[in-house]
Amino acid sequence: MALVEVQVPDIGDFDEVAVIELLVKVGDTVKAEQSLITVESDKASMEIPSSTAGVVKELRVALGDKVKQGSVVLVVETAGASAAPAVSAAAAPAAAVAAAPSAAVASTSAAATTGPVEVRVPDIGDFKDVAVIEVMVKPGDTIKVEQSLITVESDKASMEIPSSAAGVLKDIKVKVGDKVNIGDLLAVLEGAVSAPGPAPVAAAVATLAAAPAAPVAQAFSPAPAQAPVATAPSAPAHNPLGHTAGLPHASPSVRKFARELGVPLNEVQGTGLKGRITADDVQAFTKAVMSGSVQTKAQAAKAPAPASGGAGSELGLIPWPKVDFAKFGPIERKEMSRIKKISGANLLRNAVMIPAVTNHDDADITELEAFRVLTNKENEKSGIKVTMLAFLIKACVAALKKFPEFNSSLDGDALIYKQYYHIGFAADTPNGLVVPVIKDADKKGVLQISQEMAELAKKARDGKLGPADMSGATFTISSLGGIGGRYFTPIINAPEVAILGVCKSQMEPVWDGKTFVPRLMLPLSLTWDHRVIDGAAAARFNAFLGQILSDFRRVLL
Ligand code: CAO
Repeated sequence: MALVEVQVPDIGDFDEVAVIELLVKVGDTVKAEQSLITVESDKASMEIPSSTAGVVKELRVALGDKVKQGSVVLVVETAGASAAPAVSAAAAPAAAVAAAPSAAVASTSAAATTGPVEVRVPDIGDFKDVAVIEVMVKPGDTIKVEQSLITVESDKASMEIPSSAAGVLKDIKVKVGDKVNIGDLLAVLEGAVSAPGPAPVAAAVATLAAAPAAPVAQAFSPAPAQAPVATAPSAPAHNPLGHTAGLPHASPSVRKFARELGVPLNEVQGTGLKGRITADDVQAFTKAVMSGSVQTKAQAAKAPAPASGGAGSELGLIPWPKVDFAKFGPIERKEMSRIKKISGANLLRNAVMIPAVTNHDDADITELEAFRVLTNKENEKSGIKVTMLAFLIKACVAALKKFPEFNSSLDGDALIYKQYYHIGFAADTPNGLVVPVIKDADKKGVLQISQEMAELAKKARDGKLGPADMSGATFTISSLGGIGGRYFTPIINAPEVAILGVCKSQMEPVWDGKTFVPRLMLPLSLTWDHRVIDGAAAARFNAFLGQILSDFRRVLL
C-alpha cells in the first residue's frame, strides 16, 4: 500500500483554472486515467485524470478552487508495496504537443488578402479523430479572427476551434458528427484577412494526450504581438457566454451521458457552479420526463392540443378568421376577465382532448319538488333554503356509489377510483364561471348541503373563493334550472370523467299506462368520457338517477 498525491499535470498555458466539478469522492476506487475533476477556464473545460489507480483517501480540492500545474487534487492509496509518506505524481504531460499550436490555420500566411482563404484545423495536440459537436457559423457570416467556428469534443475535453482569418464565410466543410484531425479543411473565407505572424490568434484549445494518459490543455497566446490588419484587430477573446448560449454548459462526460440517454441538454437546468449541468441534473431531468412532470420540447411539439390562445394551426386546422368587425358597424373591445381566460383554456383542452358523449333523459321530480317546497316551509325560520340542486347532489352521490367509474379519473392506462364524494357545482358569477366544491357530500344531509352551497355561491359571486373551495371535485353538476332551457351538453371538468347538466323542470303530460297525467319533469344531460365509460353505463346512470329523483327514499337503500 502506498499513498500517492495526484497532481494537476501540465495543462499548457492555463493558469489558475477553476474546479467546476468533482467527479469522485473519498472512498471511491479510481482507475488510472479515470477523470477526477473538471476544470474550466473562460475558453475551455477539461477533465483531469488520475495518474494512478487506487482508493481515494483524501480530496484536496473543492468546487470553486483555483488549480494549476502541480496542485494536488487528491490522495490515492495504491495497491503497491511501499508505505507512506505520500509520493507525488502528476499525470504526465502530453507526449507530443509538437509545434507551437495554432488556431485554425489559414493556408496563406499573407497578412492580408482578398482571395479565398482555406481555414484548417490547427495543431490540437495529440487529438485524433475528434468529433464535431457544434458548427457555430454558416455561409454568409462575417467571421472575425479568433471567432470560434466549430466545437469538437473528445471523451475528456471539449474545445472550440477558432478562425485564424477574417472574412466572409463562403463554405463550411464540416458538419456535426464529422471527425476531424490536424490539417483538415474547415472553412473557406472570401475577402479574407488572415492573422499575421507565426502564432496566430487563437482561442484556447484543450487537448488530451493519448499517452501516457494525461490531459494537456494548450492555451494559445491571446493576441499576436503585432496588431493584425484593420479588419480584425478588435476581435474579442472568445466570449464564454456565447459559448454557453450555443452549447449547454456541461463537461464532455456529462454531454456523453446526456447523449446516451437522449436527453436534450439545452433543456436541462444546471445546478452546478455557474449553472453548469451535472450528471445529477441529467438524471433528475430524465426522472422528471419519465414521471410526466416535465415535457421535453419535442414532446410538447407532439402534444395534441394547445390549452389556449391557439390560432388553430397547432391542430392542423385552418386559421381562426380575422375579421375587421368595425367595417360592419360600431364596436367596443373589452379584455376578458381573468376567470374567463383561465376557464376558457381549461374548457378548450377538455373539449378537444376528451372523447365526450352526452346522454339526455328526464326525471320525474313531482313528489320531490312537493317535498322540497314543504321542507322550505317548515324550515322557513332557519334561513336555509333547500334548492333542487342540493337533492341532485345527494342523488348523484348515490349514483356514483352504484357506478364507481363515474367517480374515477384516468391515470395513464389505469383508473383511479376515488372513495370520497366531492361534488362540484358550476356557479355563474359576474366575472365568469367557477366551480366550488361540496366536500364529502355523502356524509352531509340536504340541509347542510343547501347551506354550504348558498355560502359558496355567495363567495363565488363576491369573488372570494379560494383554491381550496374549488379543488378536489370528483364529479360536477351544472344547473341551469333557475334560468331555463331544455337540454345542453356540458363539458367535462377534467380530470373528472363525467358531468351532469340540469335544466329547468316543467309540467308535462306523461303517459301512466292508462292516461296522460301532469308530472314535473327535470331534463338531465349527462356528459361522459368514452375512454372510461360506455354508453350503456351512462344510460343506466341516468335511469338510476331518475329512479332516485322520482322516489327519494331510494337514496337510503
Ligand atoms: N327547475 C326549475 N326551477 C329551478 C330549478 C330547476 N331545475 N333549479 C332551480 N330552480 C329555481 C329555484 O327553485 C329558484 O326558484 P325560487 O327563487 O322560486 O325559489 C330559482 O330557480 C333560482 O335558483 P338558484 O339558481 O338561485 O339556485 P340553484 O340552487 O338552483 O343554483 C347556482 C345555484 C349557484 C348553481 C346557480 O345560481 C347558478 O349559478 N347557476 C348557473 C350555473 C351555470 O352557469 N351553468 C352553466 C355551466 S356551462 O356553461
